[in-house]
Amino acid sequence: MVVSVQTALRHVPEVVRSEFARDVIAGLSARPKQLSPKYFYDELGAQLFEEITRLPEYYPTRTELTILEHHAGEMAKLVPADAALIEFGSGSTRKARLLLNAASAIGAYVPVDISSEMLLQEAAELQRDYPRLTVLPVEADFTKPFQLPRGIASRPRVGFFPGSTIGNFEPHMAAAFLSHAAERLGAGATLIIGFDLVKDVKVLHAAYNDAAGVTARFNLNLLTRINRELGGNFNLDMFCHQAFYNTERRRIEMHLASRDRQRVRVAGRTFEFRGGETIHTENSYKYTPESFDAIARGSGWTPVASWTDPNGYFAVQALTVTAS
Ligand code: AVJ
Repeated sequence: MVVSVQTALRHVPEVVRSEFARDVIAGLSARPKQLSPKYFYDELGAQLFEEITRLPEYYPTRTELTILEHHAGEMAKLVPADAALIEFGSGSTRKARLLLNAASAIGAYVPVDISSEMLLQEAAELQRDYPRLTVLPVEADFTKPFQLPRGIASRPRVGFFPGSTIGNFEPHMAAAFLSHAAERLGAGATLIIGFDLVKDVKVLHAAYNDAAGVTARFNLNLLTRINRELGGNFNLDMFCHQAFYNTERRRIEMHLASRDRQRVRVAGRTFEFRGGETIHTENSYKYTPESFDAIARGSGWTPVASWTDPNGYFAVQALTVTAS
């Protein structure tokens, strides 16, 4: 029997057609099972992440903020007149404000984020606080190609990618992101990027295994989101949070481990778990100054300045597009 595409699609539930659904089905069908950390950030997930950033064990956010507070003046010197500051995956504008306060040369601010609600709200608040700044939010998944607003066509570009979000990318994806950013921002552009540094394993381990269990809730919330949005029946009591440092690959791995053999239904499909089998939910890569330089140089960027904290826990680097 021949059926038209439209007729065939009518029998596929709406949820299966979303990108989230397709990614989850593919990830749970893969061996080992995996899910993308970009799906952590539904409303509760974003709230839990905010809570993580305030945990005593979670050093990255407060360390990066200290670096920005201490060195924003030096960063401002690298910003050309009337520049557009383009922030990748902005979330909160707290870090951008430190640059905006120090660099009066910034004439436009372009926050790029996948979650439109927080993006538009934060952009509106920032516009109110900086009335002379041109604020042009872009709702997009910055890991994919997207259009920069026409309003900044003639402005010099400064990319801003704080938060060590680049740590979520496999090294080849980090390189691809940096290459695309160099292309998109164009000749003469600058990039200010934050990344987490290799350090004592005990410090790393504690940061992702906090005593209050917030990181565990953040990890498990991905299953709650799948249950709600994709009609899943994950029993959260049957999975546990796992986070450990993989020394060879220089990354924290987060997993959700099945406490027993079980079957779970998601989007009309069944997935089998062995006891102890995990879903790999996140990588958080740690760099040495040298390993980050190597990736940057191989991706069209030349390091121009680098700042760190007294413990050497975190780094913020300025790069410029390598002249070709
Ligand atoms: C937002 C990707 C930088 O890797 O440290 C925090 C996310 N995961 N605790 C990180 C996260 C668990 C965070 N990044």
